[in-house]
Amino acid sequence: MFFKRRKKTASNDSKAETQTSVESDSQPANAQNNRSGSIEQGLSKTRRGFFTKLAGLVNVRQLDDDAFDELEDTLISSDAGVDASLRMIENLRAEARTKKIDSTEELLELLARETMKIMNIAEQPWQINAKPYVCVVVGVNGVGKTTTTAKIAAHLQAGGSKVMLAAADTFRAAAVEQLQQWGTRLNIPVITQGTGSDAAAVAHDAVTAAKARDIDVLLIDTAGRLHTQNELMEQLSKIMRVLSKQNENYPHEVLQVLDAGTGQNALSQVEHFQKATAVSSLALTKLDGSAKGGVAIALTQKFGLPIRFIGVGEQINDLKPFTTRAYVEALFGVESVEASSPSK
Ligand SMILES: Nc1nc2c(ncn2[C@@H]2O[C@H](COP(=O)(O)OP(=O)(O)OP(=O)(O)O)[C@@H](O)[C@H]2O)c(=O)[nH]1
Ligand SMILES: [Mg+2]
Repeated sequence: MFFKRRKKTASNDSKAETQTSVESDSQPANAQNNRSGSIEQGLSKTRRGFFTKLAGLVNVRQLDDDAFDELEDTLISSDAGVDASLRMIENLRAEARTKKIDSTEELLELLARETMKIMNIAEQPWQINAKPYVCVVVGVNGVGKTTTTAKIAAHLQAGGSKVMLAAADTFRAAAVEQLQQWGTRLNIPVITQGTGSDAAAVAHDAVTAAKARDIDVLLIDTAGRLHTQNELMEQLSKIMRVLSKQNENYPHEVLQVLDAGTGQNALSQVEHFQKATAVSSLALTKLDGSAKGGVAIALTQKFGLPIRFIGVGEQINDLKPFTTRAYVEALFGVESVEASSPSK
């Protein structure tokens, strides 16, 4: 596969660009037409930042050593991370030795291809191959856990799954209510206990209820916590212990939600949570309000975890299954072309 720059200019991010299909085939029908919350749109701030910096770089002069250094800085400052940026630039330098790169278009196409190489691993099919399939949603405060849990529930429900929610954020009454409201709106059962009750007990009871009610997927929302809050991190480990006592395969998924706006901070958040629990996948939220969408590259280079979803708005349909191709296309404003000759 290789990439072609879209005909529209970078500064014109709206209509024509969003017409390129970026939706995953697995997208629920009711989310298909939500253009305002597309991956394209969600990454528009990141893309604009990127372009502004790149445009001045290549058009004016040849890609010499200084320009490559600048390009490296640009990638790093776009939150792609040091390791991924160095890797990409190294490959581009090698390419430039044999081939003249003399337009922004060409550079973007090549960068898109390099990004694709790194990001391929982030797209993995979410195999919901157990019943009930138990997924615990974790993350620091305010990243979008509860909203994302509800959005995922709606997505799975639209795909025909029987879903149940568990409110294991037992610290705040408002947190339980927030999930209950989503449950009512989506007509999905929500397992709760009183505020202050044991989060692990909620998770335990939810599994029992899910089994009794023939539920396909149980999504357990948890409280936001920082790695410095030892007691809360221990509580998370306890939830996992209690679940795995019920069945050694529980939880099947520990999905960490990250706010894209935190940029490189997201990397240390994953590191900290991995110490308390086996994070198995990621969801990246609030891309719509952030110019730091490049952080997905840094995350993938460092952890190689699947990115299940990206959040591109506050509405229930503003959650998109992650596909590497759509991400790369949206980030660079390119479109992919299946090549008959193999690309590197
Ligand atoms: N723009 C935008 N807002 C989002 C997105 N995802 C979540 N939000 C908003 O972020 C705010 C916090 O979301 P919550 O789901 O309550 O976050 P949380 O991680 O559960 O928060 P705590 O439980 O307090 O730790 C809400 O106002 C959401 O509507 C997104 O993808 N885009
Ligand atoms: Mg919450």
